[in-house]
Amino acid sequence: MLLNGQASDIINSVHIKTIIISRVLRLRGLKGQIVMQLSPILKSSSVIKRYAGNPVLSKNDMPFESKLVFNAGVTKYNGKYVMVFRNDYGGGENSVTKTNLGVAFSDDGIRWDVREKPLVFRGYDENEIRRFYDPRLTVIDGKVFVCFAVDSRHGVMGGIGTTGDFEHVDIISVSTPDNRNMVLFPEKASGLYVRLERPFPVYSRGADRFDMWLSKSPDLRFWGESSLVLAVEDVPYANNKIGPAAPPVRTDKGWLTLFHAVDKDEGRGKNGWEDFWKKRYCAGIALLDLENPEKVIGMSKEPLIAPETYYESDEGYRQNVIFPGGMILEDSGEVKIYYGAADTVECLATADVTDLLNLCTEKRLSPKELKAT
Ligand code: BMA
Repeated sequence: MLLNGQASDIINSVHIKTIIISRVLRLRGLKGQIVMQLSPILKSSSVIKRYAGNPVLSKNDMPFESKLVFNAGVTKYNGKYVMVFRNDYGGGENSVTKTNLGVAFSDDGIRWDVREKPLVFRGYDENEIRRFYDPRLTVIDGKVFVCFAVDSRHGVMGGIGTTGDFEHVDIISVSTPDNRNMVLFPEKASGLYVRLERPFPVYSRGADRFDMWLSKSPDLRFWGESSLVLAVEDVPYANNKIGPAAPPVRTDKGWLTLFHAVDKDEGRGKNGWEDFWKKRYCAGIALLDLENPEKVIGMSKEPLIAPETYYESDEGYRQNVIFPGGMILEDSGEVKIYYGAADTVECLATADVTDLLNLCTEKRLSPKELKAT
């Protein structure tokens, strides 16, 4: 939970739920097509630069069957950038029926070479588990860990595995349902592994209201000491759910942490392949305490990345989706942010680390102070 001076003004801020009205503006897109402008209008932070050659990876780069390439985890390992991405395929026109996870390597984090074969998971019951998806990568003490979501016959779960060769993933642990979006911190805190996660409480929160939690483990198998980190009502541009995105990055000021934040509007109709898609996913950014990562030091009240370009909001399977899964801090201070766009392609945006920290820590006026100015 938010524990510093920012807490009250974030929690007291006018929540998006109260300002969403069922309205969709129709505008002409770049290619002359009609595009939907969602209300309320959300814009990306001015500190964000999208890579001009986006997407960095799509179905066109695949050596195997592919329709949608997105929601990748990215890390640096043995001098290379490594990406594990979700690849959806199969089905007829505008549908997919299968998922596997592909692997790509890069020297610059921009141009990627895709491995011929997708990852093979080991150590699970094939009758129970239907697919693995939305991978995240964290290197801890030189070892690569893969977090992933699991669809099983008995619910959605989150898991952790390890890989040495990027050909196989050996599963270490899988949660109980319903949990997902797990990401591992690259270092232990007080001798324990730490992960962010997003359980789905079905009872007691009313409609879908899903928050970001943190758990600790001595061995990556047994998880406990769980605590709430950030609740959906703490995020002014979310009214539905939030969840962890990329594994946090250490800075002098704290753990720089991306999350996804969802607003939903029943007035939204068709945008994408499905008859109805009522949600919009933005990327948000927060700073967590280095010693006690369950403590939020600060959080930007605006989205870091909101869907705006044609590949984020006018095309693809589920439009208006920004789903980050990788964040890399370069020695130059540049931060590379990798995100799935519209559940269809994988994209890159960059920002300066100082700008991102300022977004999370700048002094904000409380509603009372604002009135007085
Ligand atoms: C979430 C997950 C993600 C997906 C997102 C937007 O619930 O299924 O894989 O990117 O929805 O569709």
